[in-house]
Amino acid sequence: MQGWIQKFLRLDLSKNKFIVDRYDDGMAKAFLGGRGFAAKIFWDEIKPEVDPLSPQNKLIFSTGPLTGLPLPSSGKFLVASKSPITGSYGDGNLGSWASVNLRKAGFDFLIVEGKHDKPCYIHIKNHKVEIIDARELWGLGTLEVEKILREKYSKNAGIIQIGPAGENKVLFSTVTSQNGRSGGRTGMGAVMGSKNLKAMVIEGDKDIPVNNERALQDIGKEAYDTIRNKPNFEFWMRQGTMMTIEWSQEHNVLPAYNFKEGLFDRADKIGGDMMESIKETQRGCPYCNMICGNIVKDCQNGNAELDYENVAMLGSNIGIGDLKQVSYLTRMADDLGIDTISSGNAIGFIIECSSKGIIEDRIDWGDFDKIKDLLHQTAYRKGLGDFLAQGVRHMSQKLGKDTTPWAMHVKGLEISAYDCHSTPGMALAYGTSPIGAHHKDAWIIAWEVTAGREDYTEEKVDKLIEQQRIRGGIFEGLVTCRFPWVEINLELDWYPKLLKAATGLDFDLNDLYTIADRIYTLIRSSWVREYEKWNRNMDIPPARWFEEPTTEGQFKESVLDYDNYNVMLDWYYEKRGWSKDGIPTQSTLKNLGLDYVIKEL
Ligand code: PTT
Ligand code: SF4
Repeated sequence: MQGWIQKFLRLDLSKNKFIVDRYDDGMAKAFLGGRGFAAKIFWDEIKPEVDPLSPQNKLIFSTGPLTGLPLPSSGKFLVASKSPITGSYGDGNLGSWASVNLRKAGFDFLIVEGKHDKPCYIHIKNHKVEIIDARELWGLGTLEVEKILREKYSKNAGIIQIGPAGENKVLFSTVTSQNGRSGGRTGMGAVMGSKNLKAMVIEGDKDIPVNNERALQDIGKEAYDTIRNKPNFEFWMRQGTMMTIEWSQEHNVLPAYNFKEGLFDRADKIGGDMMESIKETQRGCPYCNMICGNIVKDCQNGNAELDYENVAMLGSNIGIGDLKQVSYLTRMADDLGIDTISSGNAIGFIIECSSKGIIEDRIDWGDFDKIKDLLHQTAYRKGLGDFLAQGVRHMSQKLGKDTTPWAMHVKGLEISAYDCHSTPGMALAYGTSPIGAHHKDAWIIAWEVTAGREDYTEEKVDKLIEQQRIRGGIFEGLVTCRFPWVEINLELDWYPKLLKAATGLDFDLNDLYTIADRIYTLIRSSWVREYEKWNRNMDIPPARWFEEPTTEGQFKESVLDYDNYNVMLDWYYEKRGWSKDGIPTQSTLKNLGLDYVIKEL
């Protein structure tokens, strides 16, 4: 079989040992790659008794059959593990030359186990693997680490690293690369830090085996040309995801003041147009011809990379209406190696606690200087930052029940940048996301605002499952960026064709949907196995959206309806073949070839 290398690297940091191992055709066909492989390894190897920050946890870097090939936006990989913030399966998707080079070194995935006795980094060059002392890098920010390692290794080396937040095990610390790519908001940086692993440098010069080299080159070129000629390409190249600020404001879903409102009075000061007026340049992931990392100068003249989520969560959600200040916080987060979404969400929670007199510290909405200090303290786990570093679920549990309704998380992961007071479909997307509240698996809101927005319909549930199959299944399994499809409208049909050119397999979209369902059901099974007291409440977003109406705008006084949300959740479970409590049934597990799960559930 071509397309998959079928080799992986297993590295034990406790024993200073590595082995090159193989996996079989069955695994490739059943799970595709990326998230599929990670979910399978998670189920097989990371059992409920494993503490996420212990040496027993494993960190998985997983590519897919399209990663690293000359095809649109194929320079990404998954970083997955047991998440310290949710306590179950977590992953993130990171653009980096490390993904391409892992394949060129001859591996489809890498499993890092154990814990090194002192800070180290890993250098992989083809099948040569070294564990190198990193005491001199420990404590440095991600930008500095990348610079030092870049000078030491070839210009084509793929480098990923963690910052002080990962070293100090901030539960929402990330893995970063290329001065602004950031993945694994489920705390993958903390897992890396718990292993004393500061960075990885990956180099490779082997060919990635494909089924039909010529066909792949041709179809890849055709796909790149199609992207370039799409009508929305030009605007995308100007604004990237930043245009979503204006869109969210227009539709009243831009989170403001800890998701109290969906409107922000200074949205125009932090939006895509404002960004364009100060934009310096742009950068992006390997093999991408629609790069979207917009670089601007922040209020202290540093280079910051802006995306919608960063700006909404470190801007409107905490009351900051100055894009240069938001940019500064974003650059700080990148350098500290901390997730912007969870940071903005958790800071919003703290400010609300302060304004209600629940904590002693005084910090106001939009107080840039105090927020900046708090972010810094969080990465170093000092003072109030040490509390914040544990995320909103933990903070709210510590502070008491009154805070639960506005602790904006699902399953422990902080909600990303869409207010859902008046969008039940998107609320359900957050509720049922396989890694906790993240929009990555289903951005149903873009369609929902045009389709009976406040209605609770079966059609919305169908649409949600379709999006989860495509985004969370196909794109996370093939491991390519989903933006060509989402933002430029590159037709979905391209992907089975690209897969065929790479692997020779004639999978149609339905085959890929079945794989996606298998991955979803396996991840859901991991949650159920992990949480002894699992029940459907785990799939319900916080009470604020059900109980506290918005006070402004076109959707003033909106709240979600609890009973109707539950009706949609019932439909969702039924369509997925899960029980009334969201637990996969035996027949669903059998139909998806997951019989081995039954005995452990
Ligand atoms: C993603 C999450 C997002 S989602 C954003 S902005 W987005 C935030 N970016 C951060 C950042 O930057 N710095 C930082 N310190 N923390 C950050 N946290 C936030 O992380 C990213 C792009 C984006 S930008 C998105 S939507 C798409 N995500 C994809 C995905 O998940 N899968 C896929 N197959 N393709 C995707 N393409 C797009 O990639 P997490 P990246 Mg990210 C500065 O990983 O954990 O899912 O968090 O990886 O290479 O930076 O690309 O409006
Ligand atoms: Fe990376 Fe953006 Fe290109 Fe996607 S569109 S591959 S996130 S640069």
